[in-house]
Amino acid sequence: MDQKMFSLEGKVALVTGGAYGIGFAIAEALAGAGAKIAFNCRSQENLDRAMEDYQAKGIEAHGYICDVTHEEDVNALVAAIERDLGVIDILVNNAGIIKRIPMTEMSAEDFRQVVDIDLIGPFICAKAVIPGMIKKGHGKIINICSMMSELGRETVSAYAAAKGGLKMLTRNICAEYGGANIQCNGIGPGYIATPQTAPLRERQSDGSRHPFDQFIISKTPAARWGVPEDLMGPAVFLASDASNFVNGHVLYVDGGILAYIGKQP
Ligand code: NAP
Ligand code: GCO
Repeated sequence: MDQKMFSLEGKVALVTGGAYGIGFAIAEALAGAGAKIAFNCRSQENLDRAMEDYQAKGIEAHGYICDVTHEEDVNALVAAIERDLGVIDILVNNAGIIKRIPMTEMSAEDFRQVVDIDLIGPFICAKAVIPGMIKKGHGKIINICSMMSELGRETVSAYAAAKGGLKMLTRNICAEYGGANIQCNGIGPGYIATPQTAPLRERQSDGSRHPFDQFIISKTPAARWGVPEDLMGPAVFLASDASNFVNGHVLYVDGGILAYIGKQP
């Protein structure tokens, strides 16, 4: 088997929300496989810190301020990346937020904001890069889905609705553009230790683990939280020629949670 199928040499990758967390780890992995990296976030402070972090890893990343929900800004972002690095070969729709509010207490505005960023944003970004991919004759789109693309839980109605929709958007991009040699797949991380899940892992006042932390440990066969590094290999696989016949699939990287009923209390 030719190992070059996992190479991303000469490819241009955009990782949305790549300033830290899962996006940063995925960008690091794609860079390690040879890709040129572009990322965006919403604040100059986070961008500046991220540029230092990428430099510390020896990665020449190109950072841009852009909110994925603003279509004109996303189109300008794609044009800037094409000018600076070349036509985008790989899009990782990673940028996302969560609001943990009981549904009956959640405002429609809060619900809309989560769906706007977690579902409409990936639509806007995919719509912006697909024409260039069609011209090039190939493309890879990786949507960062979630356990909540499959399961619900209390307080995350907007997030689950958005991530469930993102799973179906992934399948629809496959259906609509697979004929243009564009592969659109999802990665469904389990519970990953990042700033987004920090509230679920906070130590209690008596020093004990957060109840949710203990719950996830009991629900995960691997008996641990994931770390962003656990997503690096799956991302390189789905961004590379090694996955050219994989399309419309969501690859769950969850330590086995989805396969496990959970440990008897
Ligand atoms: P995170 O630590 O909160 O990072 C989110 C990133 O998205 C940040 O870089 C943030 O940067 C950026 N972002 C947020 N809204 C944006 C917008 N409107 N436009 C552009 N950038 C935006 O989250 P994470 O844990 O790394 O999660 C990354 C992705 O994985 C999300 O889609 C999340 O839903 C998904 N996920 C996470 C887990 C987990 O357990 N952590 C599991 C499954 C799926 P700025 O705030 O500076 O813009
Ligand atoms: C939550 C968590 C999850 C994770 C992830 C699981 O509050 O349940 O934040 O939603 O972020 O999406 O795959």
